[in-house]
Amino acid sequence: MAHYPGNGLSEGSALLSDSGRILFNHEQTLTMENPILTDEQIAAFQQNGFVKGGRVLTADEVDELRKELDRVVHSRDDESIRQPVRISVWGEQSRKPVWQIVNIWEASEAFERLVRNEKLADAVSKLMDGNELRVWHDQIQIKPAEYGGVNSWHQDSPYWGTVHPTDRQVSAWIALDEVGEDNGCMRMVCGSHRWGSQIEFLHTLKSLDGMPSEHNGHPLEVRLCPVSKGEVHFHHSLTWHGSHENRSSRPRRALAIHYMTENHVFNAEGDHLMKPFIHVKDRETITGDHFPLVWRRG
Ligand SMILES: O=C(O)CCC(=O)C(=O)O
Repeated sequence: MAHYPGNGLSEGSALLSDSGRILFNHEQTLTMENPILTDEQIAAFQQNGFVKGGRVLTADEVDELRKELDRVVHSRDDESIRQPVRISVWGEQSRKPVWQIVNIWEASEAFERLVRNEKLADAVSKLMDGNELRVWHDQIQIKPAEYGGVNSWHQDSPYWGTVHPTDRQVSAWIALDEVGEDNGCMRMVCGSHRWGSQIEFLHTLKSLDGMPSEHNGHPLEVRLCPVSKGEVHFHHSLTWHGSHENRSSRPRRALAIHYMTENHVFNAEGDHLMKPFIHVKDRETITGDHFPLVWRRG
């Protein structure tokens, strides 16, 4: 059984200038009323296929979700309580594991509140065409401190075979730790959401640092995407992305929520972990209890 990393974090809440003045205070920042997405950020998303948004969670909410995450992991064999759809560990043989939990919202009321968060869903609705938003599924990825592994270059849509069309889903990725270059932040390729499925090419890349400077006439620009604790980062389902190892002494925990609209229908020929939970007919809009409706145009 894989070792599960505890919280183990000690985060200073403030930085002091030489004169002792507080330059930055987590608690103050976390309680400020920042919009999740401005018009400039929406334009940047359309241009690049990803953008960092604003704050979604307060420090207390992050703490609650971290405790819930610990609880769900430690009670994963308890059949008497609600469980996520899957808890698995990738790369354990290489001693560079990444823990993955799918649909933690089904096992935890605190996470269910987050996936149903109206402000967040309202922001996502600005990045998608549609009158309704549903959660396709959610996904926790934990990279343990010191030895958390890599998530290789990929696009999301090619792995979501049961959903059609394949070129217009959006994910909100919410950091439960300060996520930076040292502990395995994501990296994304600017504009790659406009180049269709390139998953076979991405599978040929042997390392995260192996991105060439050009592909099919497109110059390739890779950007690192650090995200602060409680903030959200958005990406399109065709954007090329991956994340490197956690070499720091801090864990790296995050939740991705993958959304769809009423225009997303079931493709019965395709395959996905969530397929057994889809009870509509081929080519019908994906609906049902496992795909909660989180936003409707007012
Ligand atoms: O958390 C990560 O490192 C990657 C997550 C991811 O691939 C996704 O949200 O689509």
